[in-house]
Amino acid sequence: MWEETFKSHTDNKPNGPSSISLDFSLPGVEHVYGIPEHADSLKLKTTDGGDPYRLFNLDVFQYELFNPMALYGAIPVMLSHSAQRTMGIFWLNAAETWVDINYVQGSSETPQTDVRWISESGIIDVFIMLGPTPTDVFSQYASLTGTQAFPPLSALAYHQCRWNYNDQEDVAAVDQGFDEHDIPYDFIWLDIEHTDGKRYFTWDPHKFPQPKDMLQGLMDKRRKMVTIVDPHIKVDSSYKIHNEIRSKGFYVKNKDGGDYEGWCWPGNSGYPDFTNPEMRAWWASMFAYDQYEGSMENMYTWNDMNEPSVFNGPEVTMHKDALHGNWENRDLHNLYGLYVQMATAEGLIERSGGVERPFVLTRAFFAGSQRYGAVWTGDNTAEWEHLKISIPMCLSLGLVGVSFCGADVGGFFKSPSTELLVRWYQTGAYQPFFRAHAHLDTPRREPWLFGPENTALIREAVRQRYALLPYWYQLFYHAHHSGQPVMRPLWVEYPQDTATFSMDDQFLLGEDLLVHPVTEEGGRGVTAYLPGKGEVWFDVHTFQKHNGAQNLYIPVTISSIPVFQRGGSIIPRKARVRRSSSCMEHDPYTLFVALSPKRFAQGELYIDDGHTFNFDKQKQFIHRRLSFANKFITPSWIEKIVILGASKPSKATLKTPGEFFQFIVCSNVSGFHTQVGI
Ligand code: NBV
Repeated sequence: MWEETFKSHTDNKPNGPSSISLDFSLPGVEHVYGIPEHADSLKLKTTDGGDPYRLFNLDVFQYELFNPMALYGAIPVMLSHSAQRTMGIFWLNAAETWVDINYVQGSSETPQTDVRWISESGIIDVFIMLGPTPTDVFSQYASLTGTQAFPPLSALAYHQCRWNYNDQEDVAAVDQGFDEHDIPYDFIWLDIEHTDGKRYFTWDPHKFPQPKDMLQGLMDKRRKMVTIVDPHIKVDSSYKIHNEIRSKGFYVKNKDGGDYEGWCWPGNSGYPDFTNPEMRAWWASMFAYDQYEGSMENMYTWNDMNEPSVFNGPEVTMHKDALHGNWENRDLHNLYGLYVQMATAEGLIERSGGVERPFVLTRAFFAGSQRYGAVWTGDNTAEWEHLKISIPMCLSLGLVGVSFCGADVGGFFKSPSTELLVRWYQTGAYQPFFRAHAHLDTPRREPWLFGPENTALIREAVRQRYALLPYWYQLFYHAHHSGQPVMRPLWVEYPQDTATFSMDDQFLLGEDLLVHPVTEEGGRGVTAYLPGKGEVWFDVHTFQKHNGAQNLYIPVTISSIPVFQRGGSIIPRKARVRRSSSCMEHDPYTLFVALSPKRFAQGELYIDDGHTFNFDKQKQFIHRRLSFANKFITPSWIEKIVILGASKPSKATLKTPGEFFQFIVCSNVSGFHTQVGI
C-alpha cells in the first residue's frame, strides 16, 4: 500500500514507509532566512496555507519566482535573527526535506516563529548554533561544515560563457573581440557541444581538433578556459570512461543489482556512484594531464546536471530506490552533487601535484559544498524579475556558507533587452561569481553586439569589477579563513537596525561597500538605505558624502551603479585595468581612504601569489592592517623625495618595518585635507 509508481517504474520502498520530523519554536523571532535553494525573498515567508519550502535537488525547467518549490541545491540550514540574537538550525539530513514556517503571536504579546522540519528518511541529527551575533553563527556553522574554498584570484574576475562557443575559430574570435573592444575577461567557457558526442573528457574532433593550441593561445594572453564535465556517462562500449566505470563496478545500481541507467544528453547513460570514495579517487585521477587529453593548466571545470538530472526519471531525477552501495538514493539524494564537485576539485588539485587551487562550478549542492568551489543559480530567464531575485538568492547562500555564488548574467532562457543586459552586467559586477551565459537557441550577445554606447556601459561595469579585485580577493580570504560571507544582508552588520531585516534589493560586500543596483526597467532613481546612525557613506563615483541612517534617493542614468564606501574604511583597488586579472598581477595598489566623522579609517591589504596553496602551506602572503589616524594635523606635507646617486628616473616606495603599513594621502577630494597621515 505504500508503493509509488512512476511511468513503468514502481518504488516499492523496501525499507517500508518512513519520515521523521521535529518542531521548533523560536520566541522573540519574526525573521528567518536561509534553507536555499529557492527563488524567493531573503526573509522566508510563512508557509501557512501553502506548500512548505522543499529541499530536494532537481533539474527544474524554467523555474518560477517567489515560490517554495525545490531547485538544484539544498542546504538545510536556517538562520533566525532579532535585535537580541542571531541563531541557526542545521538539520543534517540529505533526504527529501520540507520546511514549514509560521510567524505567530506567542504568549504575552511576544512574537514567535514556529518551524517544522520533515524528512523522508534518516535520523534526527540537529545542530543549534546559538550565536548570539551573526558573526558567531557563521563561525559556529563553519566549524561544522568548513569554510569557502579560497578561489584563484582570476576566478573572481569576469567569465564569458554561452551554450555554446562552436569551435576553435569561434573561441579565437570572441577572445579577439574582447581585445578589440578593450573589455577585460579571464575565462571563456565551453558547454556540452565541445565534446565528442557528449562524452565528457573528450573533444569534438572536427570543431576542436587542437585543444592545446587553443589553450596555449589563451595562455599567451594570460587567460583561461572552463570545460563542462557532467556526471552522466554515455553507455558506449567504445568510450574509455564508461568501460572503466563499468568494469570497476562504480556505477549506481538499480534495486535488482544491475547498473542504473537513465536518459540524458548523451542518450542512455550511467551515473557514477560519487558517494564511493574509491570512485571519487578514480574520477579525480581522470583530470591528470595525461588522462584528460588536450587539457592544460589553464583549463578548469564546470559540473552541471549533478542533482542528478535523469530525463526519464521521476521529476527528472534519479529513482529513489536506486542504490549507492547499501544506501538508497532516497537517503542521500541531496548529497550527490556535492560529491561530484568534491571529486572534481580533488582532480584539479592532484593534477598539479597539490600546488594549484582548483576552480569548479557546480549546479547542485548541499551543506559543505562551499569547500569545493562556486555555485550558480541555474537556468534563470532574461527578465527583470530574475535579475532582482539574483540578490536574495545569493544572499541566502552566503548566509549558509556559500559565498561564491552568482546568476547567469543576461539570463539563460530568452533574450534580454539591451537595457536589461546592461543592468545585469552592472549588478553582476558586484556579485561574487560574475559570468555571462546564454541558452543555445538565443541570439549571440557578446558585449560589443549592442552598439558602441552599450559596449561602453558594459566595459565600464566590467572595469569596475577589475579595479576592485584586490578587495574581492581580501573578502574571499576572510570567507575562507573564518566563514564570514562575502555578500551580506545589511542586518549582518547592523543587527539592531530592524529597518534592515527584510531588505533584499541592496547588500553589503564585506562591511565597507554598500551596493544598490538598478534592477527596475526604465529606472530613473533608487532609494538606498544607508545604515548606521552617526556614520557616513561616500558615493564611490562622485565621492559625495552622505549621512547614515537615512533613505537616500539617488537619481540614476543608464550608466549609474549606486555603490557607497563606509566612512572609516580603507579599500584597496588597482587603477590600471588590463586584458585579464593576471596581467594586472604586479600592478600597484591604490588605497581609497574614506574617513569617519572622527577622521579615522582602517582597512587591510592581503596579497599572495593568487593561485597556489602556498599562502596556506608555506604562509607566503602579505597581510597588513592599514590605518589612518588623524590625531595630529600638520599643514606641511612631503612635497618631494630627492634620491641622490640614481642614474635614471626612479620610483620611490615608502617602506617601514613592523605591523603597520604607512602611507601618504594627498587629495583635494571634498572632506579630505591635503595632509600626511601616518
Ligand atoms: O549544458 C547545457 C545547459 C547549460 O548551458 C546550463 O547552464 C545548465 O544549467 N544545461 C543546463 C543543460 C540544458 C538546459 C536546458
